[in-house]
Amino acid sequence: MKYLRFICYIVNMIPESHPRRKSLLLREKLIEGYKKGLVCDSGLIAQGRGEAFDYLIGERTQSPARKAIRAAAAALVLATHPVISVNGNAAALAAEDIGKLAEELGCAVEVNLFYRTQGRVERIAAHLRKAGVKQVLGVHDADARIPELNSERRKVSRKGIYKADCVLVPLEDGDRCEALVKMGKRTIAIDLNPMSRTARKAHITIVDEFTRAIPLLTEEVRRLKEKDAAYLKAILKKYRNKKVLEDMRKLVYF
Ligand code: PTJ
Repeated sequence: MKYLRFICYIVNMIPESHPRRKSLLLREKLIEGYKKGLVCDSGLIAQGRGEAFDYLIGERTQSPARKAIRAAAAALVLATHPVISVNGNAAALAAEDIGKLAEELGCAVEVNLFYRTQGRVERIAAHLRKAGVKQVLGVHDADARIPELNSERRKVSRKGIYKADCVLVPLEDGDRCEALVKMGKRTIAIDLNPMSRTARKAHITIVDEFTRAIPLLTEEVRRLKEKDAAYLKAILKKYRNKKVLEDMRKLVYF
């Protein structure tokens, strides 16, 4: 309660008219997640890096990102076994919206951490469940391993990421993204840095701020669920990730 009052105090300190209010409020969400033990120390630094790129792209969803969102939705709807991978930052920023996307897709959410500790995995899982996520994997069932990956991110659930044919990986590290691609999984990244290894290795890269991208992706999934497989495959056939990244990079190099 005391902490909630403190958050309200901070939120009120940022004037409604502040041009970067949304970004500053997101920062507060991350700090709140950090204090609750969901976000790791490096997660705060990662958010700062993201903020810098977001600033350069005008803090709004640009048209190349919209193309990527459409392709990502098509890929997720077409998938037999899609999974949403969630780390500390993603859970702190948008647990409810992750739940809505999972609901729309009828898929599981798997906790997968770079700085994995069992305590943090359990706290994140509880936070996701409280926000409405129905199927949370990766807590006591991370018994399979991603081949050729040495980080803690290699620990995955046999029923989740290991079996998935399509994985959504927000705020990822490049190594695992590459390893998932090597395993033959269609990999979708959400990463504000269009030059990162993750962005370049993924099949589809949404260069947008995570909390902006997720509701747009959910909306697109809802629309595309009405379409047949041929329509969805045509979207994917036309999609060029390299071109999307190039167009996003042009926006960053102002
Ligand atoms: O919770 P853990 O233990 O799995 O650790 C998570 C972090 C984020 C610390 C870990 O995955 C990490 O070190 O990530 P990196 O290598 O710093 O990469 C994070 C990437 O996400 C960077 O390219 C940022 O630009 C980008 N990013 C940061 N915040 C956002 C973002 N992209 C979209 N939306 C954001 N809010």
